[in-house]
Amino acid sequence: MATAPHTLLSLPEISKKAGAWVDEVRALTRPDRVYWCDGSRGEFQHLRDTLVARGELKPLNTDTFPGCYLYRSDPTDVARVEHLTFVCTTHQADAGPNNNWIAPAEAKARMRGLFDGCMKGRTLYVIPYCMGPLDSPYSRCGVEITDSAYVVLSMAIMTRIGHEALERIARDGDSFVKGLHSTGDLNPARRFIMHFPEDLSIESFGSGYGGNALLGKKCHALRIASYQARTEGWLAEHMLIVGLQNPQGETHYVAAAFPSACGKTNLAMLIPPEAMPGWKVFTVGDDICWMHPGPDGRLWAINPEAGYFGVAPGTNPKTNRNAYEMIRRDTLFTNVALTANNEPWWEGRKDAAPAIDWLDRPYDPKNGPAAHPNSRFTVAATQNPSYTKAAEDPRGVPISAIIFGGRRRELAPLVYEARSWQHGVLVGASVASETTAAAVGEVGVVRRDPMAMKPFAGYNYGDYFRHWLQLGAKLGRPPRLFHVNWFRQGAKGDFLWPGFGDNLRVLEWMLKRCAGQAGAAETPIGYLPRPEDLNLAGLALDPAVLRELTSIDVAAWRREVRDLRGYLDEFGNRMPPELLGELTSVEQRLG
Ligand code: OXD
Ligand code: MN
Repeated sequence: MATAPHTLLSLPEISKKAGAWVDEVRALTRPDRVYWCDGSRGEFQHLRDTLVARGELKPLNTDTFPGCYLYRSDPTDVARVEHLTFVCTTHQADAGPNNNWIAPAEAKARMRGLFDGCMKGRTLYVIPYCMGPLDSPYSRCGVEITDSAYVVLSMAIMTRIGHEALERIARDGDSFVKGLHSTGDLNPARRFIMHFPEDLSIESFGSGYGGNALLGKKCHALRIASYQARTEGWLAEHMLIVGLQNPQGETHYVAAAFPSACGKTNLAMLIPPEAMPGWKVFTVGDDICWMHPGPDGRLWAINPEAGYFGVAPGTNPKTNRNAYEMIRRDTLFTNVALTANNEPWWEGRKDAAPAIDWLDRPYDPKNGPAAHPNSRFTVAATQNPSYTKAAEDPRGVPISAIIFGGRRRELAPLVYEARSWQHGVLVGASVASETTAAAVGEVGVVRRDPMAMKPFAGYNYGDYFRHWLQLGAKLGRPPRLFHVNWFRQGAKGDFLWPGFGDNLRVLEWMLKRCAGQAGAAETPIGYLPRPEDLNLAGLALDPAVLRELTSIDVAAWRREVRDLRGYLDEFGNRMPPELLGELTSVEQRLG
């Protein structure tokens, strides 16, 4: 057998461009040593054991949670920091009112000051990574430099790292995203997450938290990729991808955009209710979706990630049995609590009790939740019982429907379908949701979050909507677009819809709509199922509740569209007139 040309080369030699950049960063940050990650199992184990020896990782109960570890972050560093996250384009208008902005030269100067000498006494890790299957034309690569071994371990789970990724980087002509990260001194006053989409680079300082520090994820696969996708004619979205096999054996894939901590992971791993025998659900992805127009006029999607960084609280056999099972081994937990027998514990895990809270104190309910509300699990996708090999298909999977949704106590009905792609873009643009603990700030406040991309669109939302419109217009067989709200509440604050596995009933209606096999009522905001259009077998839902879930309050919707117009007007002349025209049509239909 011939020797592969690269097996004889050292890692820095495989990509001279990566080697040169590492030299430059080494000169600036002055680490004690440089370590190139090869992505091997041995490397992972060695790093993990080193962190255990340093007391930074705690092994959990080896009988009940084998291969599981607890990491406690700095208590001031537990979530994404949107107010410290910037998109640094040459012109402020290109970042748009939806992003914080600083001129690139000023941002780079500020970051240079922070990175100067920041790795003294530390190891500089170089992580070549590939977002997406190694052999997919849709995948894109990056190199993250970090001084955090926890980041290396997490990136090894969440992406495809090491030797093979670097070989692909060299094959692709070295067009990789450069991500520089240091935990710095974790001082929130010296914390910034800067994006430079025009030169495909990211600089993140002062945080070790996943969304701020695992640069392949939000920074690359959403902010930088969305910018790149617009230039290249594809979409990088904050969406899960799930395959649904009906009792006739046909599988359709849908993608769904919900804001952070609004149930993407649960929907991606849904377990069909007993009343729906013969249905099977396959997870392709739970957070990020890259979609390309295919030669057949459909949209084809890949999941750029290889693992899940999921919210632990609320996970139990009823809400997400697949997730509950998959995190019982080989999982990295962050900021969860512990039981007396050293198992991880979080609110909503009903089968045990907390003994030690996430801050390592004996548990006392007076101190608040035992696990941090944004405590997480990091786990390989292949551990998910509903994992499908389709997630590795270099061609991706064809998307039949795209779903938008948010967490809204009132107003938005259980589900509605857009009248057309153009109307659907307005439906996506109208997403609003109550804020969650995934980002620092007040929780439970309704905010506008178009396509669930408010924290992640790497450019002006006006241009983003235009891109959606133009891309859809070119598709011969575009997916149908829907909006859902699993979170409607009654007067007493009780959820009106059971959610979780029963959401499959709503998905079934959508797939039937795609096949022209389900009815609906036409309303001013789109098509809503009539109660008889939904499969409600085995579900004892009060008819009045069902009516509330499948109807609209016209007066409240009039107020909503007025508010939406005010929001969209913020984007001025970047806003595509066609979309404002769609809004006018909704207004006219509402009368
Ligand atoms: C996430 C988020 O971690 O959206 O996925 O915050
Ligand atoms: Mn997310």
